[in-house]
Amino acid sequence: MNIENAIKRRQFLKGSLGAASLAALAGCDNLTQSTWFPGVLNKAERLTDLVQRAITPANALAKEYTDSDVSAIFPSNGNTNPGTVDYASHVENDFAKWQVEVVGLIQTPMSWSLTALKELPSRAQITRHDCVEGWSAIGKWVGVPLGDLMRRVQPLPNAKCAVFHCADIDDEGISYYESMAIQDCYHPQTILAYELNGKLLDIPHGAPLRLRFERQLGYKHAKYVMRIELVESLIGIGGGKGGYWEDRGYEWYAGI
Ligand SMILES: Nc1nc2c(c(=O)[nH]1)N[C@H]1C(S)=C(S)[C@@H](COP(=O)(O)O)O[C@H]1N2
Ligand SMILES: [Mo]
Repeated sequence: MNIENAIKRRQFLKGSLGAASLAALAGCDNLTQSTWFPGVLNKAERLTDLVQRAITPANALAKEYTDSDVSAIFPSNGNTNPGTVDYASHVENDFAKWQVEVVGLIQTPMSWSLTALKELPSRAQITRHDCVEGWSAIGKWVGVPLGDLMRRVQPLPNAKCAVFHCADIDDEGISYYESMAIQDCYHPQTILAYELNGKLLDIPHGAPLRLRFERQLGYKHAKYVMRIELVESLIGIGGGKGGYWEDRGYEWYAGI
């Protein structure tokens, strides 16, 4: 589905169900254990999410393309270099000391260097990235399925969401972050990618590690991922709505 259709469908879904988007957000914490459903949305958005998940079931795969479909140019968007002193020193080091840590509501806190991540089984996928700013591009990503990392750290039963903390900050010093429901961490196309189009990720595209969360809009695909935190509720993290752009009004469940 192209971006216009995705937006139209989202408008349709919103229109047909009514978006009480000003309602207070409940956070991840009001879920019962048995439900797969992310609790961060308000009621109308929950309905939208339910309908969207009904149209495209949660485990359905995003369309995958072939090598010949790969876009000649994959634009980069948002922050294209974290520009901090800390990040600059990682760049100088070829990211040899970069670690991605998994913390929070898990049995075994763990962290991986890039070398360690690259030794794990990888997955390659050629998918289309759709940015709400009106562009799309097809790229070939290689990375580690996030589900494999989850199986190693063993989320506790009260872990409802995974929060991705990034290395970049905006002009006001606010950090970029994103989040997803725990069950989406296990989607086979949810990967921590370190390669784009046969090369190590470059800085504009999120070096050394970025999330690919296929079937979701571009802003959900966090770049420069440093830390993954498993939480019960998104309240108290950033502006409390589950992501940098969500805190500025974008939907948390940006399914396409
Ligand atoms: N850390 C971080 N991740 C981010 C962003 C950002 O500014 N910072 N921008 C988002 C947006 S809006 C898009 S469309 C994609 C762009 O990814 P690309 O630069 O590889 O094209 O990254 C997303 N992830
Ligand atoms: Mo975007």
